[in-house]
Formats: sequence, structure tokens, C-alpha cells
Amino acid sequence: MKIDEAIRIVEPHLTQKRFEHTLRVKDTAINLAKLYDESIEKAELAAVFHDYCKYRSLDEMERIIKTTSLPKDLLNFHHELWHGPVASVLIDQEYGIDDGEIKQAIYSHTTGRANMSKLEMIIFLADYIEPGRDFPGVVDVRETAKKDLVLACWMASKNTISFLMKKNATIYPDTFYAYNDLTKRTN
Ligand code: DGI
Ligand code: FE
Ligand code: FE
Ligand code: FE
Repeated sequence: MKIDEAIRIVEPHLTQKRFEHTLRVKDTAINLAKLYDESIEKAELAAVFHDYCKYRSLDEMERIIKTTSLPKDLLNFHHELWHGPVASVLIDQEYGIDDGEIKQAIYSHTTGRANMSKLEMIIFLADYIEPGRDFPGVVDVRETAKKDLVLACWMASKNTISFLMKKNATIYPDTFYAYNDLTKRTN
């Protein structure tokens, strides 16, 4: 799918703010793809669709989780974690986007997971560092992203877990698996 078509499809599903975030994630993902020698076409398509299902109703997301091969344990965790996995299924069903690497990058963009591919790390990181974000510590992560993809993902993962623990939120296993794996891959 051409990127302009993808943007046209996604825009009506998002708020103006979320759409602008998506375009910034796309630009950030393109920069990271160039820097780390990943496919620009895959990075931009994954970025444009990464939050495609952010505003689906909880009922619809729950139904898709229940009726497809998505892991059912998602339903025991915060619904914020559902939109990536649900989008990875719907872009294939609705638009025939069946590229496994793109689908996986969209799937894991919120939590990360163990053994992330380069494309997954690029989308995970681009979502975290796009220029509209102002999380505590994001400036350091942005700087590190220019030099070390794994280390920058590890910093983002660590910050997210700290943030969630401060809020007493439950943490999905993949979020911890991402952190543990990135810790081992950083040295
Ligand atoms: O969709 P975005 O807002 O662009 O970003 P995202 O999909 O990365 O979602 C970010 C939110 O998800 C952020 O508030 C942190 C939260 N999150 C990430 N991992 C977990 C989590 N929330 C819970 N409860 N548990 C997690 O493991
Ligand atoms: Fe998201
Ligand atoms: Fe994220
Ligand atoms: Fe996002």
C-alpha cells in the first residue's frame, strides 16, 4: 500500500491530535530506519497504522481479541494495551496488509516484547520519542536514539515501567519481557 493511501485511511479514525502524533511517529520512524538501515517503506507504513485502533470501542476490541488468535490474557489487563494487537489483525482483514514484520511492529508498539526485531524497536522507540512527547527523560532517550537503538529502547522501557509502578498500574508480561531482554542486549 502507498503511504498516501494509508494516511487517508487512518486519518478519519483518529482525533486531530492523534493524527498529528501519527505523522510525527512516521517521520521519526523514517529517520530511525535510515539511521539503522531498515526498510523505510515498512517503517512508515507500520508507523502510520500503529494507532489505527486507538479509538475503537472496548466492545469491538474485546470481540476481536476473543474471536481471533490474539492472546486472551490481554483482556485481564488495561484496555490501553489492546489497540496495537487489534490493529495488527484489522489491517490485514480490512486492507490485506499481511506483512508479518509490519503487523508485529504494530502489535508490540505499546509494550515491546522479548526479541524485538529492528523494525519493532524502531516503531516502539519512534512512538516514545516523537517530537511532541514530553515524558520525563525523553530528551536523553532522543539523544541516545541517534547512537544506539537497543540502548534507547531499553531506556524507554525502563522509564515506562517506572512510570507504571509509580501509578500502581498492573504491568503486562511483555512489558517486562521487553525490559529484561533489552537489558541483556545492552552491555
Ligand atoms: O498509543 P500511544 O499513546 O501513542 O502510546 P502507547 O501505545 O505506547 O501507549 C502508551 C500507554 O500505555 C502509556 O500510558 C503506558 C501504557 N503502557 C505500556 N505498557 C503498559 C502500559 N499500561 C499498563 N497498564 N500496563 C503495561 O504493561
Ligand atoms: Fe499506541
Ligand atoms: Fe509507546
Ligand atoms: Fe502512538
